[in-house]
Amino acid sequence: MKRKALSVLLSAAMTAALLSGCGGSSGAASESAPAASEAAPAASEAAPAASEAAPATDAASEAGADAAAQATGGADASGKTFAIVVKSAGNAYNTKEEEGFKEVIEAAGGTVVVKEPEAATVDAQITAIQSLISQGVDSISVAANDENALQATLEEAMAAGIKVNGFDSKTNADSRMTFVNQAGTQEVGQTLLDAVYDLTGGEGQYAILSATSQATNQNAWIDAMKSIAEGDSKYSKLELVEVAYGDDEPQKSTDQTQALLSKYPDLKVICAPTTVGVSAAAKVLQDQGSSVKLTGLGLPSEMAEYIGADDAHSCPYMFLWNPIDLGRLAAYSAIALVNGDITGAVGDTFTAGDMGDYTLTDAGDNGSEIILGPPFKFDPDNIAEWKDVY
Ligand code: RAM
Repeated sequence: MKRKALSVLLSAAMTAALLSGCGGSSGAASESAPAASEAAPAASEAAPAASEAAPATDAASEAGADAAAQATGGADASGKTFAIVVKSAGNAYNTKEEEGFKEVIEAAGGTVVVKEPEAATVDAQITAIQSLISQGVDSISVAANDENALQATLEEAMAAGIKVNGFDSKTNADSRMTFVNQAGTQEVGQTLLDAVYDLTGGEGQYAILSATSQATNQNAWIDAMKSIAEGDSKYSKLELVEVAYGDDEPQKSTDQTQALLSKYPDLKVICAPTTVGVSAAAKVLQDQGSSVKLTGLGLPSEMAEYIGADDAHSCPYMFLWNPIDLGRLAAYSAIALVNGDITGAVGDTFTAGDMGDYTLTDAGDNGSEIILGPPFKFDPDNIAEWKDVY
């Protein structure tokens, strides 16, 4: 299918989703873990649809700017400064989040400050947030490198009147007002575990190659995989041999993949719930012609050459959501906090421009969250359509 035709179809899907109120309700629905494994690939048809407009905003034409302003549905950020603190520099996923965030804030008349710590450490984020407090920004949106260690700094920010909005990787509830979650945590865990089940043939050894050991999002997904596996005898013949940490650094992720291969000769599958880890592992496995198969969370742009059903490819399929949309939704949520449209309480609602209406739901940690939507499956049939999008 040609990109243009796909785009038309996706726009139609998006319109249908919006008309059916999918934007607001998908979050709550995607928390239902048991249904998630069945529904993940099909139910996510609409997920990337909302992002089709995003790459077009790269063309900085006046018409584009007008369209973007229109797409924000009147969200007003004028005169306000919105900071985004990602996990680390040098990760294309983070750049895509920033791209979506900037698109919305700038179209709504606001100013964006981007902070990219050199490595995915909490210390670097504390330094970045302290400088944002001194600068007197109106809002900080942060993808946390540690669940608890940012608390003192973020509480200081909130005490200074700065609206703190988590996204991608959450802090504890005391450190934030709300959290924009890319997908339901249980749903991601279920989806990944089912992929491991499928690729191992239902039994045998698998390993997880994660990001940093403190990353809240990866840890939550891994915990979900473990608890789902423990609670269902269907998975009793799967053996998780190790969770390795590549720290979202390509070289360390490469080294950790090689170590897993030499430590576990009977390994069948590696699952990497990080875009940096999965692309490093994909290259190692494919270059070595390994029989170990890979799945996880990856960017289509980085994974296209590794996705295929035959032995020449290391990754039969993988999952992700749209990181540009995650940035966009984080921007809308930040604007809603700054304008007082939401306070962060469960049940608050806001309109995220052309993404539709969203409701803050219970994140299960005494705080609220806003769920973007279900994860989307990328396989040999659709990877070519998505590799140029994100
Ligand atoms: C990496 C980061 C990010 C995560 C994705 C899936 O890029 O760790 O936080 O959401 O992978």
